[in-house]
Amino acid sequence: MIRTAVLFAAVAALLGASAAYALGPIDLTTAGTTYTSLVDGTVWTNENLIQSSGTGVLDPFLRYQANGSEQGMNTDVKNPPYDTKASIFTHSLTFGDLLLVNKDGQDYYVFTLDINEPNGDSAFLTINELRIHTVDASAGGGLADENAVIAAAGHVENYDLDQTSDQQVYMDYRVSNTGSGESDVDFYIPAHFFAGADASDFIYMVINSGDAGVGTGFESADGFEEVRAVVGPNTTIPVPEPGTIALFGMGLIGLAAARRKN
Ligand SMILES: [Ca+2]
Ligand SMILES: [Ca+2]
Ligand SMILES: [Ca+2]
Ligand SMILES: [Ca+2]
Repeated sequence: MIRTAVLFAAVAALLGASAAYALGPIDLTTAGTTYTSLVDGTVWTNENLIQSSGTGVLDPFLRYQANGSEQGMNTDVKNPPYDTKASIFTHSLTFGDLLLVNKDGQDYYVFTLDINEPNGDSAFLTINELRIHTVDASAGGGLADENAVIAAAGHVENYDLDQTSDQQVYMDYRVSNTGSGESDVDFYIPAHFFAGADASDFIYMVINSGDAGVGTGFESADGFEEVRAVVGPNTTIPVPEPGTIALFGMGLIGLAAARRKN
């Protein structure tokens, strides 16, 4: 952790006035924003969004909704946990379903989030927590909750938004589109987080949104949120270009990875 802190301090010094941005929330409340996390290399974007219309490459697999804060987990269980909505659009997913996407020489698995919030002051929404687990095929796709997932055969926690430090994502329903059914934010998770996963493994995503403490309007309201996976194999999708700070962040990750090997 000390080494990480030293690295971040070095980055902050080099970035000067941009230091607060570099270490702050993943703020997608302005249209045309692509942000690569300095912490874990995940790319978050609200531009060139992947939409389900016409392409048919998106598989909706998780709907969740509650007023205030809300949490969902995809599963085939009849009465899903938390604020997950039972629907044909909430279901199990296998690792083999996901499409590997190459962007600028990096491999990613890609998901998209369609949020549904009111227009006006309540249009904002957060992602507070995001965890992705895999379990062995023998554990099945109908586990009851995250504790059951963690206890299941072959469990691996592949990705945690807050693994290294507490990250938050800020979104605004109004910036990307005005419609239900249209994506608002795409996120590209580096493929290395899934190293060793088998195609038959089940993927469980746990996502939590709506932190009222962030500011007025960031709590959840109105309709459900829906997560979709980019599934293969035959498609082309638009790929956003990362900004300068984002590229620098990737260098930092490479440096951190190199240090871990020492
Ligand atoms: Ca939407
Ligand atoms: Ca809101
Ligand atoms: Ca967080
Ligand atoms: Ca909502």
